[in-house]
Amino acid sequence: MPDTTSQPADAAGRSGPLDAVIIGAGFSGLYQLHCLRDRLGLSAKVLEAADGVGGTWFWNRYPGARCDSESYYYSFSFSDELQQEWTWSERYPGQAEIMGYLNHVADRFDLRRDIVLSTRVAGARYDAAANLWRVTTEGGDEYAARFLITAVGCLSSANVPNIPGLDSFEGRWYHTGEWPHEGVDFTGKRVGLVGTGSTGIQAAPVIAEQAAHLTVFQRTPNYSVPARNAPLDPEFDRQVKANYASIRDHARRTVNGHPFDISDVSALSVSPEKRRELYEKAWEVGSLRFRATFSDLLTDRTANDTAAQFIRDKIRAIVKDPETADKLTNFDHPYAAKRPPIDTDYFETFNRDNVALVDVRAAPIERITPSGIQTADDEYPLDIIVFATGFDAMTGPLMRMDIRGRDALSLRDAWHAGPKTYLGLQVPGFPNMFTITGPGSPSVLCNMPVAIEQHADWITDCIAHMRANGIERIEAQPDAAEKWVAHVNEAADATLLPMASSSWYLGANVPGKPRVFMPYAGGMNRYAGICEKVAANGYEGFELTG
Ligand code: N01
Repeated sequence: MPDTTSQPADAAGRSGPLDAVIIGAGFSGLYQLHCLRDRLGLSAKVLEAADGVGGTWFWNRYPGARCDSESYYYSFSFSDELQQEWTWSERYPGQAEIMGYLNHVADRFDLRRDIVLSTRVAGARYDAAANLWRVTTEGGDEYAARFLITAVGCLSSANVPNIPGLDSFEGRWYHTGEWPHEGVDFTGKRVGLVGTGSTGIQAAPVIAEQAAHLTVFQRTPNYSVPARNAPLDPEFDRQVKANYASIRDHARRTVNGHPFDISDVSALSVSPEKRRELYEKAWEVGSLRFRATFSDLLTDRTANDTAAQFIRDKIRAIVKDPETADKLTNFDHPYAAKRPPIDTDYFETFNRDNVALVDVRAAPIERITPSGIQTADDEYPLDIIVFATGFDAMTGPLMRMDIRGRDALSLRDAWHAGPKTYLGLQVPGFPNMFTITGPGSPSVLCNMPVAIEQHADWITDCIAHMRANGIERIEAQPDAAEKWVAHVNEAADATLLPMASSSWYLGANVPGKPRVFMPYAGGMNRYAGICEKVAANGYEGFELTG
């Protein structure tokens, strides 16, 4: 087909339509580019809004930003050289170290020459006659490509709450997901922190150390377990490197993409003493492993209650003021039904003289005034407000672009009642568009690099298959997507996850967003098996046309 879009020649001297445009240069965009360009020899460009690579870690530079997966497995597995030569310094990688790692990956695999920075995609439209995606940027540039691959991340569309009066605030305000690169100096300032998800829980102790005063505005009390971060022992690093193949293999065989197993013992099958002993041990070890202490913490409410009670007791033992401890433990959802944070001295922070907790469920925030936050029963004078209020998760980053598929169908219309995908990889009506870690895939319920590598590998193999067989177009079939959405709901309903009514997994944190459980809760291992089978059966559920 003729193509009228002229594009600058790439490094290999090619011009004209690309094989693929990839949107986003985080973990997924970097790896997808490597797969398509260096494995398949295709022409591909990554378009990235930021002026650097790193995705979510580029933007989330708030105080205390750190990953809650451990560094040795929150990393790429595709290159043994890479994993042998890179040495992590701490048990959990901090934001700056992850940025160092991703920049190293970009350099080591010579990815930068095909990444266009400071280029936000405004929209993309499928041109059926040419069988091309036509991608437009906010700067007015156009790219044409056979495949459009979104690598936009699940948590990249900041959710600043629409609280009346924000414009009138005379101090400074920030969202943690769009943190200034020069940092924020809290010295001598009265700071208000809104939100107690993973981010707020990480940021509060660090801000409290610097600020004159910190007020934490909590709407929903959150469980948290100690991270127990520490420098990495060189001997541990040596052992990991000697055993990387089996560690990676183990991670791929688990529900959450972590290289440890969920216990096969029910919390209800052991004596209260034994249960407490195992929880104590898990509390000392720290990390997301706490959730794996028993087999049924996410499937049986009574079992879950035992974990909830253990954590409640721990918080009460840490927090000296009983009224503050009451507010912190007034949970309305099962443990880990919302993404479970891990922390460094979060609850201890409330013992400081310069920290106060305000329950904005009891007395909601009414407005922001020029001098602070007004709740239903008090006014809090502030110099700085930090919104740790999360993201328009999973669908937000996709829906903020104007993506149009066959017959100009817009993604916003296709998903007006909630996202519909097949395997979280494709949307009916959007041929040759793939969504890495899209809604309906395990994504955020999994250690992200495992989910990302599985998706990028599957997409790469699919495109290789198409090229080998003269197939020009692949499109998810509506009935396959309907069945998949039903299966995603079934998988969520088999767990306690939908019981957290304010969870961003359900879209409940964004007013007006349809309440649909978005990630696939059936397990990464099971999901990968389904994807493999689909491919082995000739891409069952997709229509392939020559
Ligand atoms: O966002 P969240 P997050 N008034 O949506 C509150 C990943 N992550 O940035 O629960 C008052 O979880 C909201 O209250 P409620 C991780 O996957 C990973 O913390 O809706 N409060 C909640 O307390 C995580 O789950 C890491 O009632 C308002 C908070 O803001 C995901 O990112 C670190 C409000 C938002 O919590 C998102 O975490 C950080 C309002 N109008 C993040 N609106 C690690 O790897 C919202 N809230 C460690």
